[in-house]
Amino acid sequence: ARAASGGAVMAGAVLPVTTCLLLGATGVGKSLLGKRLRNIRELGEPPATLPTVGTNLTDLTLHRRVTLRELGGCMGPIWPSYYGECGAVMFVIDAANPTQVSSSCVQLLSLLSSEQLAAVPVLILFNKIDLPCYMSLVEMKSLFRMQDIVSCATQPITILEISARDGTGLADVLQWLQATLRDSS
Ligand SMILES: Nc1nc2c(ncn2[C@@H]2O[C@H](COP(=O)(O)OP(=O)(O)OP(=O)(O)O)[C@@H](O)[C@H]2O)c(=O)[nH]1
Ligand SMILES: [Mg+2]
Repeated sequence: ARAASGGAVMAGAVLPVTTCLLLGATGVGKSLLGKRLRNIRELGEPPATLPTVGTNLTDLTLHRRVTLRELGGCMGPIWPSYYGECGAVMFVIDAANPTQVSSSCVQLLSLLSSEQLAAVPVLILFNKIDLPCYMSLVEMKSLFRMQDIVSCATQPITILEISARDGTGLADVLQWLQATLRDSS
């Protein structure tokens, strides 16, 4: 389920572009995360974001070119039409929004059970841990029955706590992308 979409000509060689899908419910912080990952060294005040209607592309240059394709939370029903063209998936959950957790869990289970993503590495991100009321990874893991989810999943799963607002954990996200996409084409 991974494919290179296009390529860039650089120094005479064609570098493949790998797509990483950026998914999650409305307002969990996908757009801010995309902006932050482009420039994690100079954070400053968080830039404004608008709800994403449709899809939003962010290019990152790591050891290779990576395109993050955010699909707005309101696009949930058509997420699967993008599953065929990705080398990795980041799934974002708002750790400070308990009322959204169960619907996020359903979305996550549905994407993990998709045949097209059966072998695609997935990074689960608990975002907004800068907020005082956020639920800790320990609480989240038991709410989500994360152990059951991970052990039933066919794909390699990594879990991180982050704040797209203050930058916590973002270097680890880039490191995961780099390591995960190293060998994919
Ligand atoms: N406190 C805090 N706020 C955040 C964080 N990440 C995002 N936000 C805020 O959450 C709101 C929604 O963020 P977006 O990035 O637009 O959310 P989204 O997931 O792209 O939403 P859709 O495009 O509608 O699916 C904005 O006001 C962000 O500034 C975070 O880590 N901490
Ligand atoms: Mg958005």
